[in-house]
Amino acid sequence: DPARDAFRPGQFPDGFFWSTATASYQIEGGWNASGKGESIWDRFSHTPGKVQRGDTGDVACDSYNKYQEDVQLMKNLGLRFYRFSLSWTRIFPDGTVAGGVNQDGVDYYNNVINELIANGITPMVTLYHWDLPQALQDRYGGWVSGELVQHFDDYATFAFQTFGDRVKYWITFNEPWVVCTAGYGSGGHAPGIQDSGNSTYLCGHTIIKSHASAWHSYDQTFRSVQGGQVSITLSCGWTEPFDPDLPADVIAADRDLQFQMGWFAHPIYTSQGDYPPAMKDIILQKSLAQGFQESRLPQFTAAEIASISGTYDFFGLNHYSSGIVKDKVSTGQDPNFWTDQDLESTVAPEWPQAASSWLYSVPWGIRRLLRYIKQNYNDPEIYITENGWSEEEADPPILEDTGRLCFYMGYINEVLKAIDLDGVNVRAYTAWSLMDNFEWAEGYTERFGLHSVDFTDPNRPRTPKQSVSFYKDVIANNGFPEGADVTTMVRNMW
Ligand code: GBH
Repeated sequence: DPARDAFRPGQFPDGFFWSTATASYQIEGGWNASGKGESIWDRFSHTPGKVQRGDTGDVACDSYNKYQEDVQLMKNLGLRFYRFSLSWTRIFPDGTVAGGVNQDGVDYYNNVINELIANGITPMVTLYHWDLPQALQDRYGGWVSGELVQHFDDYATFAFQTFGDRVKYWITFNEPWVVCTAGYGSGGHAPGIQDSGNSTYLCGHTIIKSHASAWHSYDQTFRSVQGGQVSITLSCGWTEPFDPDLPADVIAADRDLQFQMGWFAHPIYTSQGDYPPAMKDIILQKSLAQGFQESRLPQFTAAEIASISGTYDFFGLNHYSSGIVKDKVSTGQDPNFWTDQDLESTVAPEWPQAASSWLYSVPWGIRRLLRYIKQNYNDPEIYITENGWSEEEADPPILEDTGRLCFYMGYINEVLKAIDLDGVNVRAYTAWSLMDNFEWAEGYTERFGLHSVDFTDPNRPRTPKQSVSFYKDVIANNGFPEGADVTTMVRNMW
């Protein structure tokens, strides 16, 4: 068998997808260029006090003008895939088809897609990476309203119709957990709603239905002609129990995964469908104890459960960090997504920390999470759609990004173990991000890029960091160079 003969340790399966990712609001700029409508992130970043230092995405990396240069960065890396998102309001300024399409926005994405394909790079397109049309927020209250299901489906259908002859990989939503806990819970992200015990769950409910509706539109109308795939991307950190011998902690660690990932994965990826039993039970119990007549977690009808279950073609996973949890019963009377979970989180003192407060390097966490997904969600094809590391903004910028290089080396090595030793069906790995960009409420103070971007220069020049040559080597070798002892390399570098 020639394929078997060609195999050597350290290599990924043939045809493995190596990619990098970005998102519209984080890189494009051109926030009000040629007919683009206002999004909730335009409004939020223009509101004093919401984003560090008052940073905005008004110009960001200026990819609205510099996309051709971006594609050359990818080409230099040897990338065959690129994940980016569409700005809904660049296409439909008020979020609705009735409000009219902005042809300039359509032209822009046609240009980006065509430029990628001309350079041998396969586009993977996210429809919603957090920049909701402000008009839909104003009119309906945003994702808490079921009215958004049809509007999202209309937008998705237009995108399939317009770009689907060339785009074969679609992601409906990026990280609904973040959208609903930060956008409609803590208020730390746009639209800044603080209502953690109720709106957070309503938001999740609408997003799950919107995802399923768009998946069915593709399945019924476009799949047979276009032959592409549609799924969702969920974020999840790995969680270990504080005391592995204490059943309550072991159950608490699983509950943490249910609240992060099962919330969305159970309805979509299991055959029984619906929210995870652990989540339904605990929220009902808390809600009744707080004097509510019914659970604050909304209910799906039996028909909805059936039509949501199975609406996927792969499992999109964003993974960064890990945590350790203890069982901790809360008797708080305030409805709250966090106290609903009855846990207390911590980290191990030896885990290296990034510039982002929530981000620690725990390479083995990705292997355990991948195995968990295989076991709990029907052994899906998993596309890792984000994984990455931040350093702080500095003058001069940090180009010797040893921390990122180590992070990638360690995590990629553990992904390989998941494939070779645990039989997990991982098909893609995506580095976040191609370049430094607008890091949401942190503005430009945290840097996730393989390339550094100078945001003080109107030309927004991009400069490769050291990790570019590392990632380029991995891509060229479809894994690690022959004879590389990654475990020792990682240990020596930290
Ligand atoms: C991704 O989300 C985003 O998709 C991307 O746009 C972003 O730039 C990138 O990561 C880097 O942040 O408050 O301690 O509970 C990040 C995943 C998961 C990060 C949840 C923050 C909250 C941790 N996020 N997490 S905590």
